Amino acid sequence: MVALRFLIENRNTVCFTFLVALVLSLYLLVYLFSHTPRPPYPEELRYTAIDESGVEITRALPNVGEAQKMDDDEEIILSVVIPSYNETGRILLMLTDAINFLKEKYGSKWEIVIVDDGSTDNTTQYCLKICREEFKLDYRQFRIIKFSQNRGKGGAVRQGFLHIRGKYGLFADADGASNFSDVAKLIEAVQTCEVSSRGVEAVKPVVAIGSRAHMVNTEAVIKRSMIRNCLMYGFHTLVFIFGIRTIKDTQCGFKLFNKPAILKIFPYLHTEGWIFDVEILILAIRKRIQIKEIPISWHEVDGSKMALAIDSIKMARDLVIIRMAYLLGIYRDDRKC
Ligand SMILES: Nc1nc2c(ncn2[C@@H]2O[C@H](COP(=O)(O)OP(=O)(O)OP(=O)(O)O)[C@@H](O)[C@H]2O)c(=O)[nH]1
Ligand SMILES: [Mg+2]
Repeated sequence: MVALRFLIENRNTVCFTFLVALVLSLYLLVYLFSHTPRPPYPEELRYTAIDESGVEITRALPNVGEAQKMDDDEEIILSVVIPSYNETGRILLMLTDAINFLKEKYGSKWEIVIVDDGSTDNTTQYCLKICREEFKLDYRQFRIIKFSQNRGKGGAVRQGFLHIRGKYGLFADADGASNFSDVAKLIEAVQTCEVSSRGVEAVKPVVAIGSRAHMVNTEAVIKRSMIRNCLMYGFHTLVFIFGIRTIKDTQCGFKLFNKPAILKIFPYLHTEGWIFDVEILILAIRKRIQIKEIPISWHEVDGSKMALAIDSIKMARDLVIIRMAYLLGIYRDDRKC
């Protein structure tokens, strides 16, 4: 009775205290679940490749801001980052498709950077072997960064993008679910938007993302399991609620960035798990970077690394955390992480 009277008499103070406690608990909760990429181990700042005489070498990685050119002064137009986790079974087809296209289109002005994310199936050794025997490529075109511990797809893509040399950077899944030649469409889309009225010195940052939104009612999606499609719709709804309203397909593993966009996005990326695509888009939107969504071809490939139930829960949680962390100032888009 006394307590009730106290509450009624001091209701303004009580409400205020309750509100402060709520905000503090929310802040604490988001802070606890928020993410900072772990600093790379020294060996993760080196790449492994094959030299001109076929010998395996390890060298320091260049940094994206510094390295504009190849060692022999030839400019790299396109760098392709392939996050790879236990991909010995799938990567050969993808690489064959990519390398054939790159050779024909860009001669030698391209590079592939595979980021082996702590695989346990010898992905690195397998890739070095096919690089030497099948593709006959040396360190100028083909590099591997090997993580000693798994970080997640976002961590792998981030590390790759911080050390590429190309004018444009693409990340592409190792399963070859997209047609690699569609990269030409993405580059064209970026090139039409990046020209600044202030001349070549001031190229505008632009991102072009592959999109499967046009395929929602096609065989490729319908053939997927019902649970998978339900989770997909649930995820789209959550992405919509939590702020990305203009992009239909946030998750496609085929995204292209020009160098100014790479420098404005990747050093600031916190998320190392599957949901990193959404943080990339949030950063691009916050920094007013133009995003072009381009329909691409795509087909289902067996051997997905996603654990449907557990990864979906983690993605939903991380999506909420990213949004709240930016809202509460725990993540900042002007502070490199
Ligand atoms: N770096 C890293 N990459 C991963 C990890 N798991 C998967 N990948 C890579 O992420 C890419 C996409 O993985 P998939 O298993 O095809 O998953 P997905 O394309 O999102 O989903 P599906 O539509 O089921 O294929 C591949 O290149 C994988 O090797 C991981 O833990 N770390
Ligand atoms: Mg896939």
